Amino acid sequence: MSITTHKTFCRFCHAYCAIEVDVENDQPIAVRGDTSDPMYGGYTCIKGRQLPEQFATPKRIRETLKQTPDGEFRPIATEQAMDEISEKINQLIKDYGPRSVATYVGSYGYQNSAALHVAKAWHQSVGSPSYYTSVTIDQPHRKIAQSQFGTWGGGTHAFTGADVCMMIGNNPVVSQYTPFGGPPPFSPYARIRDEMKRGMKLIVVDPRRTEVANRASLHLQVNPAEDPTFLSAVIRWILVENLHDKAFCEAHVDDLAGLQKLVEPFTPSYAAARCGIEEADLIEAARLFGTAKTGVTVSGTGPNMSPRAILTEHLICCLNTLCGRVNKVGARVPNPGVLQPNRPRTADVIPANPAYGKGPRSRIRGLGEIIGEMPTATLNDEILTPGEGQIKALICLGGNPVVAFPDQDKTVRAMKHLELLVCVDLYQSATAKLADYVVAPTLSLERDDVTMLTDTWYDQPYSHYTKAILPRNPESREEWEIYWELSHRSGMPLSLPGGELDPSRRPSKFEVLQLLTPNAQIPLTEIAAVGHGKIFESVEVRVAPGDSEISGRFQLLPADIPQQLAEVASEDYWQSKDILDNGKTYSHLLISRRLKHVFNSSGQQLESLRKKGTTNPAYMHSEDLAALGLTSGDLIEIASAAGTLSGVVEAADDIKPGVISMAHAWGDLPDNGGEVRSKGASTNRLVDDDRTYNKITGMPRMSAIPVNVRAIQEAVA
Ligand SMILES: Nc1nc2c(c(=O)[nH]1)N[C@H]1C(S)=C(S)[C@@H](COP(=O)(O)OP(=O)(O)OC[C@H]3O[C@@H](n4cnc5c(=O)[nH]c(N)nc54)[C@H](O)[C@@H]3O)O[C@H]1N2
Ligand SMILES: Nc1nc2c(c(=O)[nH]1)N[C@H]1C(S)=C(S)[C@@H](COP(=O)(O)OP(=O)(O)OC[C@H]3O[C@@H](n4cnc5c(=O)[nH]c(N)nc54)[C@H](O)[C@@H]3O)O[C@H]1N2
Ligand code: SF4
Ligand SMILES: [Mo]
Repeated sequence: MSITTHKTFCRFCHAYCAIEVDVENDQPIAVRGDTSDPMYGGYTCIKGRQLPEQFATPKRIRETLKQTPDGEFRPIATEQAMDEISEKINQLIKDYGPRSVATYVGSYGYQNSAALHVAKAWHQSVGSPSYYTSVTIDQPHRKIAQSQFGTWGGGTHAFTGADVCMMIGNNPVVSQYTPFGGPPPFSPYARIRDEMKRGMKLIVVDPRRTEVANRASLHLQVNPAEDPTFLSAVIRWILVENLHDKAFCEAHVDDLAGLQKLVEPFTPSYAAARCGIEEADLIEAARLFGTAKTGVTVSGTGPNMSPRAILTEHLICCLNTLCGRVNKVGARVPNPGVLQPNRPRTADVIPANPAYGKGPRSRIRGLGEIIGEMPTATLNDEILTPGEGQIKALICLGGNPVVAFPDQDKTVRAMKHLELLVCVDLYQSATAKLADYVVAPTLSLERDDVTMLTDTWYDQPYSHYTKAILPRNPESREEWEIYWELSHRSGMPLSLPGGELDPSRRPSKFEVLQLLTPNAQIPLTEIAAVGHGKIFESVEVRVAPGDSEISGRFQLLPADIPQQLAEVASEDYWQSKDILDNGKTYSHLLISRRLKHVFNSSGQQLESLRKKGTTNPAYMHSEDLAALGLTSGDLIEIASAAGTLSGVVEAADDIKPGVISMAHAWGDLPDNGGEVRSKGASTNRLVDDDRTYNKITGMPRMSAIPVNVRAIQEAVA
């Protein structure tokens, strides 16, 4: 058979790089960046280039599996499996109410452009609030902070074209991810290089000299979890030197004097000592940021996994706002979104409207819905806690709770406790091993998709609709189709923004996506007709004058922010001395990170990527290793107040002494432990979600975890 070449986009991660794929005998045999694409320009990474192996590997699940009572997984016809799953779910809803059936959308649920919305529509149709996603164990604090702060109708400054960008605990060169305001997550290195050539100053605040810090104008190697201290000091200094936008603040900001008073204790000398940085560097960062005309401060998973994440995100809102970093009247909004409806952008404040404290309540720790979802940090306890509303069934769409959820042992107990666990997974993952059914997913190149998730992440109005370029295995199902199958069997239609999904006839993906984007600025038919990615120049939106009648004001001191700031100012802090946690002392803080060659737990299965490493090393400074008598490759036990894990230590002098940098989502079921060199270990063994957790999102301390380290001869869990 001949080789054909197709344009499409990669869905190994959320960067959605435009690629060309050579196909022979219905198998992808080579992947290249599409150099003609106007947004990506041919960029790919090592993961995306391994799609041929991902499609060919014998490890891949190609038919639906059912676990038998003896613990074996046997193939089952998918229609039969869906009949059984549907019957069980209907029975549970009848016996225990709709709340007993839950969904968790993990990272590969997000990679299917229809999954999130159709899953949510099913939950709405049956009346089950038990809808969870990985977002609430990721960076939910940003949206929470923005929601109680207020937002600017005209949007904030973008990375492209800014004079300064300050990145706090994110590393887009590896993660290809930043929230709006950071470099668009595609070809991040080239983006940063081009902007810096133009004159942008880049400030990086990270306990590790990361790949992005290596390119920065200024790197502040802060102690973990001190972001509120650092940001308070920067704000204080900007106010001291009068670098803020006074006219903008007067017109739109409340409580400036109150904030100024609360940040007063954070003098440069105090904050620099506390953060473990030079006073002069802190002042330079404040000046670089404050004196620029345009700029953005953004954050990532580092501070969001650390304590006081909402305070950190709030202070970032304050810093950007005090410096007036918003689009003013007449400015062009770089990308209002191609698939989004056109809505007016005005130069005024959309008043604060907290994205918590309303909607359904969790039964756990007094928490409730946040940003329209139930908090994933409570899901295990919702499964394990008896009583009305207990979760009995979980559909897990492309997620791997056993290695990704806080508190691994509790997660395993919870997954085992379920009456029904359905995983839609490409592999027999740590979680899928505990499932009743593992449904074979229709993989990326076998399905249509559109760049829905990234629609507003681009810095220009870009969109890409791809058709499936490989035939689909009839036994496989797309993530959204699980819910259509349920609706088909119960006869209950699913309601999408553009209308209902008919339960009697299997819709095409295109039809579903059309119902999800009824008022797109460019109709889906037009985007699909292009056949590759395109910048839609006609999508042009400018900021209109605001309406002072309805305009709100930014809230510099909402909710418990004053109390938290006062607490930070008065508390004892870590100074590379012993760290106290729950009455015991610890020597190091373990922080999270990403590795270039895997995407959370995905990629660890592929031989080509395993050449880059088969474990998640515990990276430590060589001085720390020497002090402990360790060398690279040694086995260590890492112990926190919550649990222990075995790790393989590796010297890395880009880490601040006293800090251990280790990726999450490695390892297997704990009773399959002892294989840390070939499988890694889950850092969530060190996390306990009952003791210290965010009062709104429930997220426990998942970075900056106090730990002790000792050499061991043989690995355990
Ligand atoms: N301690 C600590 N914990 C963390 C974090 C941290 O930094 N530190 N980070 C948190 C964050 S940000 C996140 S997003 C979560 C991630 O949490 P999850 O999304 O739950 O974890 P992943 O490992 O990404 O799970 C992806 C699953 O999808 C499967 N898969 C791969 N390809 C496909 C496909 O094409 N289709 C389908 N259906 N499945 C596929 C994989 O085999 C894997 O089992 O973890 C969180 N947990
Ligand atoms: N290659 C690859 N790409 C990925 C992933 C992957 O596993 N591999 N995962 C994807 C996922 S799920 C997500 S959410 C995104 C995340 O994308 P990013 O947020 O960019 O994630 P990281 O690369 O882990 O960067 C977090 C940084 O925070 C620093 N840090 C840790 N604790 C603290 C702290 O207390 N304060 C400060 N200031 N810094 C701290 C760490 O040293 C690290 O450099 O990446 C995505 N992209
Ligand atoms: S960054 Fe890599 S994995 Fe992510 S979409 Fe691009 S090529 Fe695929
Ligand atoms: Mo994430």
